[in-house]
Amino acid sequence: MGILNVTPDSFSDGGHHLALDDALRHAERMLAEGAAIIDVGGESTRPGALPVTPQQELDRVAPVVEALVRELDALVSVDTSSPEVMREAAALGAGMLNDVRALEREGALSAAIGSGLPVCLMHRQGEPRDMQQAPRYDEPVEEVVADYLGARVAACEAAGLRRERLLLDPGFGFGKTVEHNLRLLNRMDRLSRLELPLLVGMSRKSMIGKVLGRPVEERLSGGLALAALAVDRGARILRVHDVGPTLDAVNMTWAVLKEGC
Ligand code: 9MG
Repeated sequence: MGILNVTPDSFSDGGHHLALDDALRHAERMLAEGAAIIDVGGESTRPGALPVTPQQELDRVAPVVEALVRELDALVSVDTSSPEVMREAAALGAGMLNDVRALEREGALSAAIGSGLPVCLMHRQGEPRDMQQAPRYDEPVEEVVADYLGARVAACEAAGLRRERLLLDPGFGFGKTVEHNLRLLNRMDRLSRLELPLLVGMSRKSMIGKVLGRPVEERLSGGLALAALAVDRGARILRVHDVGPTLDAVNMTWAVLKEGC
């Protein structure tokens, strides 16, 4: 899954893909490098980011989704928590919803059900504005996996959203310290017990910066190591900026894992 941020303040490619043409070219490059899905987001969820209105989000996202579907025939995921954006995304031909708030916002669950699309439910603690201030867990893996994601799956099923349409994501960097993130990655097998496809996003995130002491533009090698580990621990979709190198790392990892079957 290639990342296409269409926000003015996104943390690693902020502002570069605002123009529709630039966005299309960037998506085209990621598809050529092997991306199966393009994830389009109009709300920055980096730590410290301020909320946007549904209309601002729609203005950023809708023209890009429409063009990606029409001109590139791409499978488009829309990264949103807003029911209005979910409905419009489905009408424009998006193929998936990616909600970092796991359909908790009022009206999101029914909008997602009505969209007919698959949905990724992600864990987070707090809101982007303040989530990294003092994240606290007594038992991070169990709280993320069993207590939160398990409960969100149950809530979706109870509302009529069938589990066949769900994917899960532990939400690396969303209200988690480096230690929480590393522990979660180590114990991703626990998440597999919920028996739903796993999506993860660690590309260029600060957990790499903090461990390796690298600025955002020098985090590729660290990200590839994390991608390989994530695949080994059950991840099936990786949300990344650097599609080509990640695909090589994933294919190499698969080649090893296949021989162990
Ligand atoms: C939008 N967004 C930013 N980081 C993400 C992550 O790790 N997972 C998902 N599903 N979405 C993310």
